[in-house]
Amino acid sequence: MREAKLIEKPAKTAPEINAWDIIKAEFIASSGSSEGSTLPAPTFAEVAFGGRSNVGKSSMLNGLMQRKGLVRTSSTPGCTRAVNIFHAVTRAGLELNFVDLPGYGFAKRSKEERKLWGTILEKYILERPTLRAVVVIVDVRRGVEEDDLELLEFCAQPRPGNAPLKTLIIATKLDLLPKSKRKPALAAIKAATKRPVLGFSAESQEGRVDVVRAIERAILGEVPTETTETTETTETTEPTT
Ligand SMILES: Nc1nc2c(ncn2[C@@H]2O[C@H](COP(=O)(O)OP(=O)(O)OP(=O)(O)O)[C@@H](O)[C@H]2O)c(=O)[nH]1
Ligand SMILES: [Mg+2]
Repeated sequence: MREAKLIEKPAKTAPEINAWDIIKAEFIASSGSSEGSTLPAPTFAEVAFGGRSNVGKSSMLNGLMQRKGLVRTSSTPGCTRAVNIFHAVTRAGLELNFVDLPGYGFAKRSKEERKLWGTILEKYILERPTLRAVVVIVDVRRGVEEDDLELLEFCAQPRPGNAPLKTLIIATKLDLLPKSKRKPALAAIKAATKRPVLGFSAESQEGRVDVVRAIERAILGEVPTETTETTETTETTEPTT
C-alpha cells in the first residue's frame, strides 16, 4: 500500500496571497513636459506613488506589480521625470493603474525644472478624475520629512469636481534596518503623520500583500478590515482621507 500518495502536499502559497498576484502589468503612458504628451483617457481607478527622489517609488511599483524591470529605477536621484502610468490586473480580477510620480527634494535640478515638475504633480493630483489614492513613500531610516508632510497636506485639499483622495503612508527599504529598529521607526512615522503606516521592502517583498490590500481598500472605498497576516514589522492600515 502506497499511503504517501494519499497525502496531499500543501499549496506553496495560500490562495489568499494568490488573489493578489498580478497576472498582467504593462506600461501605458507617460506625461511629462514635452509638447503633446498627455495623459490617457481616465478609465481605470488610479493609485499614485509619491515621495522624495531616490526613496524607492519605482522599485516599489516593480515589487507590487511583481515585475523586475517594468519600471525604470536607478541609484542616481532624479530618475523618474514624468508621470508614468502602468496598468495592472490582479488574479482576483481587480484592474487598476499604478502611477509613478517624479520625486521631490532633488536639489540638483534647476529651479525652473523643479517648478515645472511641481506644477505637473499638482495638476495631476488635483485634476485627475480617476485618481483615488496617493501613496506617500518614506525611507524607514529617514522617517518623515517636511516635503512629505506638504504632499500629505496637498492631497487633503478639496479637488473641485473630483472625489477626495485617500492617502497611505508606506515606509520602504525595511530590509536596510535591523529587525529590532523597525517597530520604533514605524511608530515614529505614525506619530509624525498621525496616520497608520505600513512597512515594505522592494528587496525582500516584505509587506507586499498588506500594501496591495490597503490599496484595494482605498480604491474601492471599502471599510477596512483587520489584516490576517500582519507581520512583526507591518501594521494594519486604514486609508485616510
Ligand atoms: N535595499 C533596498 N534598496 C532599495 C529599495 N527600494 C529601492 N531601493 C534602491 O534605491 C534606489 C532608488 O530606487 P528608485 O526606485 O529608482 O527610487 P525612486 O524613488 O523611483 O527615485 P526617483 O525616480 O529618482 O525619484 C535604487 O538603487 C534601488 O535599488 C528597498 O526596498 N531596499
Ligand atoms: Mg523613480
